[in-house]
Amino acid sequence: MAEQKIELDAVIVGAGFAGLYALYKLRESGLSVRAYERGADVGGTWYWNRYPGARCDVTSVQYSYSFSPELEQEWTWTEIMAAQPEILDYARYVADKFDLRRDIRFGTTVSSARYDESTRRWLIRTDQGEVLDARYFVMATGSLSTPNTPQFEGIENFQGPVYHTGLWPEDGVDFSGKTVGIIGTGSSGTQAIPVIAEEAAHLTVFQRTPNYTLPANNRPLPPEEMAQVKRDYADIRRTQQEALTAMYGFGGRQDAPPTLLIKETTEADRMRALDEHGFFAVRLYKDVAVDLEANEMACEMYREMVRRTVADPDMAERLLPRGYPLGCKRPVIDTDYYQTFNRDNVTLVDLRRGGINAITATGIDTEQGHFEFDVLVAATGFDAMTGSYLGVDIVGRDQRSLRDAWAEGPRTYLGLQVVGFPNLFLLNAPGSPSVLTNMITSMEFQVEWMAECIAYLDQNQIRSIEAIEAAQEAWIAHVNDVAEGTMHTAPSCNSWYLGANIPGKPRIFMPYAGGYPRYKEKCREVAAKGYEGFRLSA
Ligand code: NA7
Repeated sequence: MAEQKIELDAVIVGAGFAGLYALYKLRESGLSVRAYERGADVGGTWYWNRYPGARCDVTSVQYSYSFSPELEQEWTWTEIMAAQPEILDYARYVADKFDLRRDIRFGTTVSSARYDESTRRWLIRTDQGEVLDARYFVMATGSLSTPNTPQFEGIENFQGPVYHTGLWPEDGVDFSGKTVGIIGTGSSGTQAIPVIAEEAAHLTVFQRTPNYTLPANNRPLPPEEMAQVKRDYADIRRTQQEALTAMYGFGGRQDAPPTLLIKETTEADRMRALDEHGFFAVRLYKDVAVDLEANEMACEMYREMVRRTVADPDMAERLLPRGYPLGCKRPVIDTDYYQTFNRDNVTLVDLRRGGINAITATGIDTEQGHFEFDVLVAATGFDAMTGSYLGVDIVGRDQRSLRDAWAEGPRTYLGLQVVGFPNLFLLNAPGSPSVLTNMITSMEFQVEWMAECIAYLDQNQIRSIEAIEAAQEAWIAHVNDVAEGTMHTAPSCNSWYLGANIPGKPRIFMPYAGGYPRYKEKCREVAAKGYEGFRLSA
């Protein structure tokens, strides 16, 4: 029996913020489109990451869609940086307002996609047995959506529940009266630790690499301030469009750009700066971002501030980040992180003093002894930036798989397309500004660029678009050039930007560090030149 195929103009994978906007935009262009989402609802990252304390690290007024002034006027944020439930509500509101759900299939995983050179269309299969035949295939699967749980020896022996922060149960977890162990002190761990410590009987934190984290300065957003925001939205969006990171400020602060040189300060100057600005003193100096010696001076200020915050000197010592620069990893912002280590129901295991041997039935065995607890939380991060793309078995021209094409690391042209994969569009992928910027704003630009590109192809009876090898090579070289000399690629830096958190993953700096305005300019120039660097076939 012939397979029942559903013919569509475009198939989108993912109904997070990128998938929702891609669906809206392509539908608006008159295309028949469907989005597939493995979760039971919209929201993507904000659907899965329900761990206690989960919160955006960009102000909500900026971390929100800008395409609809009506939406901006209707939606009211209640905090400077919204917590996960409010962001998820916002995604749901957007889906309902624009009637997006009717074109989304929930609880469905796209398992494979094959490019058919004879028809120049994609044949896409889902785990529910659907077969889709589409001209365009859009991967809106997110940068941090493939959770990573390291293969700890003995993990299967643990008798209690194990939760990954990125796969948190919908009904939440009740920690009251429980003893809890948590592995990981990245953004997720740093947000979850203070909240779990408040609720649990006892919390043991297993820390491999202490992070640099700055206070979030979150607070409620009073109605009068939100009303002013609504009047100012046009200006706010204009400022974002001009900003290197598609946003201004850092967390809840709006400091002026740094002007001082730390290397010209005295010890007394630096101590006074700490008195006045606390942890944010490290952001006063412009040489910290470009000079490793200057950076280490700022790191030492940071450590001094930890010592001032944590009462027990040995506890403070164990919390101090060392051996890699500030600005190497994605900035972490926190609410009362260091203060949490002054509580008497919190134990810190600094794995630098002796690592994990195995997980046992009742806890974790380390070289420093055995630690017992009832519940284990893995705040161990993600197979970032490539995991979600490679999770789908994508096969392009000449039977070549994306897994094969990216075996030595991800390769894209403008972060939007890959040589050998015609009519496949990637959103927020390696080679795009994505995680170095406000994801929603830079994704909106990509979606609009893609929609314009597809309209151009249709108007000109072009049936396929594919990146050209030389253009892709030149883009990769440029992506590498702009990352060089930044703290992100310092030899002592290991981060998920570099794939360093996943054993065996090629060490490549994946996002585009040249800034959002420069990226837009390049993409617009490519389009204006008739999609320069792409092969268009009628
Ligand atoms: P991250 O930032 O990758 O943090 C993961 C944490 O888990 C980090 O502290 C890791 O230590 C730790 N980890 C990972 N594997 C192990 C093993 N095997 N043993 C001990 N500790 C381990 O993920 P997050 O979820 O916190 O944040 C991801 C992004 O989400 C974040 O940047 C924001 O953009 C939002 P390591 O540093 O590797 O030594």
